[in-house]
Amino acid sequence: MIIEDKNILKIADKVQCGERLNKDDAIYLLSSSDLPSIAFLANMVKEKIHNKKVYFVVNRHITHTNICINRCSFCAFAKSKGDDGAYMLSCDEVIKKALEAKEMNVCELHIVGGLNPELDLNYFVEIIKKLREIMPDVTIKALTAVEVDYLAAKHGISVYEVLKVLKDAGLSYLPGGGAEVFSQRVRKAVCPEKISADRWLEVHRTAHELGIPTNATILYGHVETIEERVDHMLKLRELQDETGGFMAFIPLAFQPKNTGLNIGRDYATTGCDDLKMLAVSRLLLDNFKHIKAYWINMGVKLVQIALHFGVDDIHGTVVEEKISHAAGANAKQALSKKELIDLIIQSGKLPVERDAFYNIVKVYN
Ligand code: V47
Repeated sequence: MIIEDKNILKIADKVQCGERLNKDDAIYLLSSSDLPSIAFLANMVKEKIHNKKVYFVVNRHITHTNICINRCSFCAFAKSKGDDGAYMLSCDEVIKKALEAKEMNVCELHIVGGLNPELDLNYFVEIIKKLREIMPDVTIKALTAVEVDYLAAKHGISVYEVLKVLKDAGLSYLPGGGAEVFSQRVRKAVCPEKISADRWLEVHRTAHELGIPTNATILYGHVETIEERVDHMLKLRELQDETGGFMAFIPLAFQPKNTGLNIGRDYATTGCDDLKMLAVSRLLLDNFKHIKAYWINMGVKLVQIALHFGVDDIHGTVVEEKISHAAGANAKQALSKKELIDLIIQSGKLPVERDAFYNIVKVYN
């Protein structure tokens, strides 16, 4: 591989020596259009850790309510109580959806929703306990940091106590949603009611202390600058240095339709932007083992290319997705296990079915 750009060459030297990239390096890469060089570096780092392996999980998303008091302008999914289409699933309805997934041998349930004043900690404890009983081998990955904070405030208890109760009931993993962009400027513009960046990080720190692994996300491609994206990733890197509790980083490409956020275009991020976000996160987040491409937001075809840009995980079967589809994502609702395997093979990589904690279930070679 011949890298002509002198600045990227310097970064390549650092990558090769295992030296940490800094803020300026990441800003330079995200601003560059030298995609082949960026792909080469990110793929090299990915292959050192994972060889040709690309992970996927047989999972199901359940979105228990779209009623949310935060009403962030980037979100087309949230409704207020009484709005057309506003819904809240009962515990039994959540269990019913989970049972459908049992038939497809689901390994992980991903359960998140809005901040609905009618739901309290008991609702989640009841669901989690029931799920533990009827599907003891399935990992329950549920509630974003935003929901955990909301429950703590509602009950007047600490985040630690909320997480302890949920963990004792059978919660094993927190998803990475609700992080958006940590910059105060961006939060003020797009999600002024949402918990602060520090609070989001505190919830994840507390989960890690309790031995609950978590994921992290960034919602990019709206009003944030490249510098703000990099600052966001650096905050995550710092917390990961401290706790080691993050499993995967997932850059989420903003879908603009039906949202209250006018970004001057009605299409989502560009393919180049998506690929650079993934590659640069692989290079900058040297303490994150897994970089996940979310096919719901990026589309299957671009995910295949992303497997050459440092990605080692393509999430899972999903089954039913509401948040991104409300905002115009045009991916399917579900991919079968065979479709996930085929898309990985066609990219020249090795499909590995995993459990929620990245233990290998089966290698498809
Ligand atoms: O928290 C909201 C984002 C997130 C839009 O942890 C939007 O494994 C795009 O967090 N366009 C939910 N995104 C999704 C999420 C996730 C997905 C897959 C895997 C994991 C994981 C986590 O979606 C929300 C918010 O940040 N979101 N609105 C939108 N218009």
